[in-house]
Order: sequence, then structure tokens, then C-alpha cells
Amino acid sequence: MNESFKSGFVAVVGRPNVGKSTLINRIIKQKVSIVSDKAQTTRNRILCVHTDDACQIVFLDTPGIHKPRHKLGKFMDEMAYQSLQDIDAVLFLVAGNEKRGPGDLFVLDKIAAAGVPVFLLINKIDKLSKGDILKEITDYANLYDFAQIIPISALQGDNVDTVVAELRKLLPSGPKYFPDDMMTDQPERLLVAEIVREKLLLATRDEVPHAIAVYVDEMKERGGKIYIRMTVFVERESQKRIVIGKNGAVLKEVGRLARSEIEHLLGNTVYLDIWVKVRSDWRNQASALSEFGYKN
Ligand code: GDP
Ligand code: K
Ligand code: MG
Repeated sequence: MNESFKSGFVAVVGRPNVGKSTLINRIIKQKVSIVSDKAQTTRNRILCVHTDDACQIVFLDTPGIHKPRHKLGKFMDEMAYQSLQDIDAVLFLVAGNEKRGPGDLFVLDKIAAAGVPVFLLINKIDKLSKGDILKEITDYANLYDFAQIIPISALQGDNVDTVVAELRKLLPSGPKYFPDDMMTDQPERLLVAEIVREKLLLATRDEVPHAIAVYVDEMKERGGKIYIRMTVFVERESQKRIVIGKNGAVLKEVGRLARSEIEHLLGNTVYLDIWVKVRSDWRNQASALSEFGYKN
């Protein structure tokens, strides 16, 4: 084994919408986790791999830790806690432009129990003045004994290289767990479904909150293209109407945006065939949950 090569596992935790998925996509330089301004966008624990000449860092993008309200919420919490086991470091993200709350202390408590170095990343500094940033750093330093406090902008990339460099320093010597070109453990089908879900969340804004699940029914080569048939599940007829839009306008736009990203991902021309179905209360049905891939 190459003694100087380093590797390890890093959990990325923090409240919903602080920018965890944005940061990971930025580090991996490819979109492996979907981003939106809605809480609970990331439903599964997603494993993302950064590999360079000196190290391999395996990031665990977690759903946010929050109070569970339904079975899906409970499942997401379990995912977040599980990812704190067997790891080398924690990136604890906060949004610098938001108030600290009891929620942050709650999450910090959970992390402290894992007994590993914690980096505090104060994100969204593109929205803060220099003075605000300094104040945030001082306040947080009084709160907990962080191994590092790094102000970043995941969106614009500020200090993201510093995060990787500092992680490299503390990781142990170790092997490459994954091949150089592997960036995520998510199967292609799930990535494809997630891209469509992201576009739907963006297109429907607050009208169709979390009542969307996207499922790939079929994915095959057909006449030089990749044909993908998928179903969007919503909970009510009214939501179905919103997702489809007037004369199909919303779904058409979602399909257009998703197709170009999926083509980039798969490196091939793609034909998307999207169907919308009502399936009431899918979030509370354990069988539906595992069918949509929300399971261990
Ligand atoms: P997650 O729920 O923690 O994974 O957060 P996301 O990565 O989904 O981001 C939530 C929202 O915050 C999205 O609208 C992002 O574009 C936005 N966001 C993430 N990082 C930054 C940042 O550094 N600056 C600003 N201004 N917005 C950000
Ligand atoms: K989000
Ligand atoms: Mg996320």
C-alpha cells in the first residue's frame, strides 16, 4: 500500500437547506445530489467520492436532521444518525445568514457523541459582510471545540478547496476504496429520477410540497437513443393538475430541463416519457417507500 495516500469517510450534516448538497456537488465537480430551496430535498443518504493524487474522501450527504412528522421523515432521520458511525470527520454546515437556534445545538449534541473531529463550515458567506463573518466565527467558537472553523460559499466556491485540503491533513493513510472514476453509489436510475424530481420541485414551487415521488419504470436503448419511461407519483388530483400544467406546459418544461441534464449524465441522446399518477398517502406507506428506493 502507498503509505502517503490518505483516505477516509466524512459525514456532512446540518439543518435542511444550509447547502450540504451544493457543497458536495462543488467538491465532486459533478451534480450527484439534487439541490433546491425546499427542506428535505435529499431523501436518501448519498455517498459521494472525491479522488485526487493524494487522497480519496468519501462524503456522506445526509438528509437534514429534523423533527419527524411522518414515516418518510423518521426514515430520513435514521439515515442521518447512521452516517455518524465509522467516520473520520464531520462537516457541520450552518447558513451564516440564518439565526442559530436550539436545532443547531440539538444537532451538535448528536455529533459530539460520535467523538470525531468536527469542522464547522459557515456557509453562504456571499450573503454576509466581513464583520458578520467574524462575529459568526467568534460566536460559534464559544459554543463548541471545533477542529476547524471555515467560512465558505458552496454556491460560489469560496474556500471549498481549503475544506478539502484541511480534511486531507487529518485523514489516516489508507487505500482507495473506490475506482478513480466513481463519484457516487447512486444507481443511474435513481440519479435520473432525482434530476426529474429536482426540476419538478423548482417548477411547482410551494404548490406541490413534498408530495412527489419519481420512479423510473424502464430504461433501454432504442434507435441510438436511451428511452426512459418514468412515473411521477403525487398524492392528489389537484397536484396532478399542477404538475402537468395548462396544456401540459409544466411537464413539458420539466422534461426539457431534465433531459438536457440526463443527456449530460449518460453521455447519450435521451427520450423521456413521463407519466403522472395519483397515489394517495404514499409517504406513509412503508411498501411504497421501499419501492421508491427509500430504504437501507
Ligand atoms: P441542503 O438541504 O443542506 O442539502 O441544501 P441545498 O444544497 O439543497 O441548498 C439549499 C439552498 O441554498 C439552495 O437554494 C442553494 O442554491 C442555496 N445555497 C447553497 N449554498 C449556498 C451559498 O453558498 N450561498 C447562497 N447564497 N446560497 C446557497
Ligand atoms: K434542500
Ligand atoms: Mg441536500
